[in-house]
Amino acid sequence: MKTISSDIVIDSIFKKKAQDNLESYYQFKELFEEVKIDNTYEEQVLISIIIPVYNEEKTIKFILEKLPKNNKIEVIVIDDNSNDNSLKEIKKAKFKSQLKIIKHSRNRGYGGALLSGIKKTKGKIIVTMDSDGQHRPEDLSNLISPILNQEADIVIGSRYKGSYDYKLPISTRLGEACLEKLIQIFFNRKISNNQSGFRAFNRKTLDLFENIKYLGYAFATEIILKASLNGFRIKEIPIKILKREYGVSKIILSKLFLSIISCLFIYFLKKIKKIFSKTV
Ligand SMILES: Nc1nc2c(ncn2[C@@H]2O[C@H](COP(=O)(O)OP(=O)(O)OP(=O)(O)O)[C@@H](O)[C@H]2O)c(=O)[nH]1
Ligand SMILES: [Mg+2]
Repeated sequence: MKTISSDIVIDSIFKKKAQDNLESYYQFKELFEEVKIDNTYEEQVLISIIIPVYNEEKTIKFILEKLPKNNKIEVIVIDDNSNDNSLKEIKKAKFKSQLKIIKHSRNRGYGGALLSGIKKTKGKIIVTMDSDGQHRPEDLSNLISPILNQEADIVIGSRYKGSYDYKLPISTRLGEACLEKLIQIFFNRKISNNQSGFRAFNRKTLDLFENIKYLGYAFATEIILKASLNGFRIKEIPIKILKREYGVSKIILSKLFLSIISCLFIYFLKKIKKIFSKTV
């Protein structure tokens, strides 16, 4: 089987979108034909994009319509029992060919929604992306390329390596900076935007999503710690995060802080247990 460079795969995926819209043609890289060298890429879903939604009626339809359309991509949207018109807006989106919709009958939280989506994925690469309009589909190709190039198993889009065009609350910046230090000291990984929801996973990491303990936002921390313990390679790449134009952030900082601290504690104990079991 011929090896296909990540550029060819990425370009092949994003060109169809490019044909739809001249402006996006220059946002995504070019080319398509070369991917036909390998028939397996023709048949398989390469990227599964999971989008958790909780009361995002103003943005979700727009995001879905902006995503690249291609038979290599499937999009899985999880409406986590929104009490606004999010579900109606999802159904209105002109995107149906590759769209799977999951509706929860009760709110299961950010991580709980992602887990429901992950179970339905077929792709070799799984991407998670927010539905509040802060993540740009244009960053998708850069996000998946370290996985295609086999430089990383997990890629995290970072606003600190890239940019953000809004005023970041000092509590958020401080919280993430502290967590960065703690993860560095106790788990030997340096991840600045550790709460970023724009990430990509190689399918081989999916066992990480078994027996997840934190179904809220601390899910982001748990995945990083679990991946570190299991020796997966994590890479941060620059992305641009946009200002939230509609709706409100659902994060309750005090609750998140407690969950993250307990998560760190539990995984540090697991690490010690692992080291100990190896040495005895
Ligand atoms: N499925 C599901 N999604 C959620 C829930 N809470 C938030 N989300 C989604 O998770 C994404 C991120 O939520 P935000 O509240 O914007 O959090 P954030 O972007 O990490 O933080 P901010 O920078 O404060 O906006 C959005 O797409 C939300 O719709 C939930 O309970 N269930
Ligand atoms: Mg947000």
